[in-house]
Amino acid sequence: MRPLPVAAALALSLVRGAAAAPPRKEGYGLPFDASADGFRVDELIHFTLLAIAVIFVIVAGMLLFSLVRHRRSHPARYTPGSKTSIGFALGFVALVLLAVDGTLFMHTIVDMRHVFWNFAAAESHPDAVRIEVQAHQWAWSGRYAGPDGKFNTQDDVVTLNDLRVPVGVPVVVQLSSVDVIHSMNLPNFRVKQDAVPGDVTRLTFEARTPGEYEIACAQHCGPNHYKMRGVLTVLPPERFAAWLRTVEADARRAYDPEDAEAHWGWDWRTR
Ligand SMILES: [Cu+2]
Repeated sequence: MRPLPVAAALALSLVRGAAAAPPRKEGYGLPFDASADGFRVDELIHFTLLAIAVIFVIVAGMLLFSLVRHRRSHPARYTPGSKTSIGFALGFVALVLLAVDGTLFMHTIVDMRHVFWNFAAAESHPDAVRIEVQAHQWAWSGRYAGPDGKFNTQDDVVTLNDLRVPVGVPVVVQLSSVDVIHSMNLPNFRVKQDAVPGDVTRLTFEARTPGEYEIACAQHCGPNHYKMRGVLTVLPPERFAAWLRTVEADARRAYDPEDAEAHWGWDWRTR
C-alpha cells in the first residue's frame, strides 16, 4: 500500500478525531473520564492545581522581590514582627483556608452526599445494575444475580476479571475480600473503594462512554499485586442485555453444586 501524503493523513486523523475521540490510553493528564460524574472529581483536582499555581506565583514573587530589593544592603536582624505583618500573615492563611480548603471541603461534602455515596438514588433507579465483587489474591470475581434477581442462587452469573455494564444507568457494586485488603480502583470512572475481609463495602458509578477500561487494585496486596487487573467493559444497553442473556444460559448449563469455590456470593445488602 502506498503511504498517505502527510497532509492527507493529518486531515484524515482530524476528521476521525472529530467523529469519535477514542479513549486516551497514554500521555499526560488525567485518565480518560468515561463516567457521568467523574468531572466533579476532575474539577476539584483542577481547582487545586490552579490554587496551588496562584499561591506559588504570589509567594515566589514576594521572595524574589525581597531578594532583589534588599540584596546585600540589608544586614540580618531579628524582628518579632509588627501588628501589621502578623495580621497580614494570619489574614493570608485565613484567606487560603477559606477560599481553597473551604471550597474543596464544601464541594466534596455535596458531591459525596448527592452523587458518590448516594446509594439510595442509584438503587432506586429501575434499571440499576447490581454486581457483587469478590477480591482475592490476585483477581476479581464478579457475580450477577441472574433471572431470579437474587444473589447466591443457582442461576447467578459468575465471571473472572471481567465485568460488563451498560451505558447510562447507575451501577452498584458490593465488594468483599477473602484474604487481605484490596481496593477496587476504576480510574476511568473516578471511583475507588477498599475490599475488606469480613465486610461488604460499596461503590457506585454511571458509565457514559462505551469501551474497555481497567479494573486495578489500589492496595499493595501481596507479591502479585501488579497482576491484579480486570477489564470493565461498557456496552450499549442492547448489547449488554444480549451478553447477559448468553452468560445466563451458560451459567444454567455450567452450574456445579460440588464447586464450592464458585459459591462465594452473599444476599444483597440493603441498609
Ligand atoms: Cu489486590
